[in-house]
Formats: sequence, C-alpha cells, structure tokens
Amino acid sequence: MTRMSAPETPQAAPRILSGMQPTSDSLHIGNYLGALVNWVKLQDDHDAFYFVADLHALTVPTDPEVLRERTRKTVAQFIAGGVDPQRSSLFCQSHVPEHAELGWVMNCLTGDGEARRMTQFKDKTAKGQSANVGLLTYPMLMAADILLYDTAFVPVGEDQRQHLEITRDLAGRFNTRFGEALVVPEPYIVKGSAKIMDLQDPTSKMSKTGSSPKGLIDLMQDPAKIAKNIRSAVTDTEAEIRYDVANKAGVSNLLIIHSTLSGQSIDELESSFVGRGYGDLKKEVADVVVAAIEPFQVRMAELLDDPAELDRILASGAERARGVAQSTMVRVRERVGLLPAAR
Ligand code: ATP
Ligand code: LTN
Repeated sequence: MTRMSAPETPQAAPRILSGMQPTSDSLHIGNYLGALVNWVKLQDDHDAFYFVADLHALTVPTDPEVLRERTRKTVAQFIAGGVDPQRSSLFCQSHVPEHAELGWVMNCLTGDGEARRMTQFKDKTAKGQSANVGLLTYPMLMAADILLYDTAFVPVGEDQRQHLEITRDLAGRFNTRFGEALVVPEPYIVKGSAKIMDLQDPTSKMSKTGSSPKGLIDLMQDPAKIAKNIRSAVTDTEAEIRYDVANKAGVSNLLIIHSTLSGQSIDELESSFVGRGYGDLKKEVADVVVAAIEPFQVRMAELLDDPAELDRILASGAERARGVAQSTMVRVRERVGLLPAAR
C-alpha cells in the first residue's frame, strides 16, 4: 500500500472495505462462497468496513419499497453469514452522505471517454439495457466509497478488478494534482476463492441480475426448491464425475460447490464418486448445500423479525463510518479549494 498521508487515528490492523448492491431479495451461493465467506475470515485480523451499496443500486430502476426491503435483507444476510457488527463496521452507503460528495469530486477528475470505456458500462449498454448517467459514473462513486476510508485492501471478485484500477488511478491523479491526501488502495482478489457458475449455463457466472431463477441457488430459497434446481443443473452427455472446467463445466461447478462447503478436496470427491452417476452427485450436492443453508435461514428469520435491531446496528455502523469519512472530506475540501463551511 502507498500511504499518502496519516489517517485520522493510528490503525492497529490494516483497513479493508467492501460492499454489495441490494439488487435482489436474496444473495446467491456465489456471493456467499466467493465474497461473504472471505469477509467473515478477514474481520479477524483487519479493521473491516462492510456496507450495502444502496446508492449504486439506484442505477437500476427499482420500486422504492422493494429497495428498502432489499437493503434490510442484504444487511441481515451479511450478519447471518457471519459478519459480526461488534467487530466490523456494518453500514448503509446512503447513511454516510460523504460518499456522494466525494463521488462528485471523483466525477470531476474523470474524462468522459475514460468513463465510457469501462467494461461494466459498455457491457450493460451493449445488451440494450437503458443506461442512466448514474451507471456511467458508477465507478467514480465506487472509488469514493473506497478512498473515503483510507482503505488498504479491497476484497472483491475478479469481476471488480477494473473498478479497483480506476480507483487507484483517481487517487494518484488527485494526489498529483492537489497534494497527497488519499491512500492508494491495493486490490485483494482472493486467490482460489470460489467462482460459482450458473446452474443452467455453467459457462457464465451465477449472477443476481443475469441468471434465470433455475440457474441460481439463492440463500433464502426453500430447501426443496434448492434441491430441485440442483437436480436439474445442466451437465454433459458423459457419465464420469471428473473436474474438467473446459469440457465438463456443469459437473466441475457442482464439485466446486460441494468441495467449498464440505471441505473435502476435489481429488477426494472424484475418488468417492468413481462408478457413481450424476444423479448421486446432484443429490449429495443438494444435501451439503441445504445443510449449510438451514442455520443461515434460521438466523435470517430472527434478524428480519426485529427490524428495529437491524436499524440500530446500521445506525451505529454509520456513526463509526461517518467519523472516518468526515475527516477525509475535510482534507479533500481543503485540497481542492472549497471554502470551509461556517459552523
Ligand atoms: P449483479 O448481478 O447485481 O451484478 P452479482 O450476483 O454479480 O450481482 P455483486 O453484487 O456484483 O453480485 O457481487 C457481490 C460480490 O459477490 C462481489 O465481491 C463479487 O465478486 C462476488 N460474486 C458475485 N457473483 C459471484 C459468483 N458467481 N461466484 C463468486 N463470487 C461472486
Ligand atoms: N461494485 C461492487 C459493489 C461495490 C463495492 C464498492 C465493492 C460498490 N462499492 C466498494 C467494493 C468496494 C459490486 O458490484 N460487487
């Protein structure tokens, strides 16, 4: 990490920050195994900030009541998955208005062509999705999310690498133009973290917004539906249970899901399935997934039963986050030439 200026307090542990958009009622098993499991591990030896990116979710038009519901459900899923609000700062992006404020400063440092070349914007507009300016400036808001907190590491999946690169570019540009004030973060793309594929199209990643209902394993789904989706997962016309992503994407995906949840290695699983059929594999994967998801669903029910407690957790996370964000904005405002507001 390139430390550009002293943060507001001495940090005992390196600071990490990550977020997810509340774009669905339920996270899927890819979000859980590819991201949330790592968040939970990292909170042990990092000063962790985790948030729900509700401002980012406004780039997709959503009914206001649905967005509020999804935001609470997403926070509850972080906690049910193991994020501990006592150890990690857990908050909602829109509760810390400095995100939008620094996002504006980042917009003013970004070239129009530079924003249009970002792959997320190009991909979504190429698919015919109608784009708003929020989608174009999504990466600048994400840069602000990260830079507000003197973040050392940003744990995300491979799909977010380009967003981290532009964040580093913008921090460097700010520091060169205005004098050093922002920490340039390091990506933390967790090696070997599971990338889970769509059950119906195992060459595409499982995605909240891109997958069909049958392609998903949602954490909040009824166990019978989960088992049904796994039973109808697309495989291939051979019969051998072998890990081979290029030729057997569907079977390999099922093996990865099993292995990550059961802790058995792929080699062990291949040996245990010698001479057995795809039906057996699917049944066992369904059992492993349902066993892992059951306690999660019980905890979720408790959390959703007490929305006031969730709101208290969010209020205390936002207070902690604002403390850090406000002190960064004092530095930023001073550097760019904004007059300090009268008290
Ligand atoms: P959307 O469809 O709204 O983009 P998504 O399902 O792709 O949603 P995100 O909210 O973009 O999920 O991602 C949240 C986190 O989960 C990120 O760190 C991302 O890298 C990770 N993630 C998303 N999909 C998968 C997957 N299929 N396998 C592993 N990790 C994933
Ligand atoms: N773009 C991310 C969500 C996100 C994020 C962030 C992740 C918004 N701001 C800051 C890490 C750091 C996604 O879609 N997964």
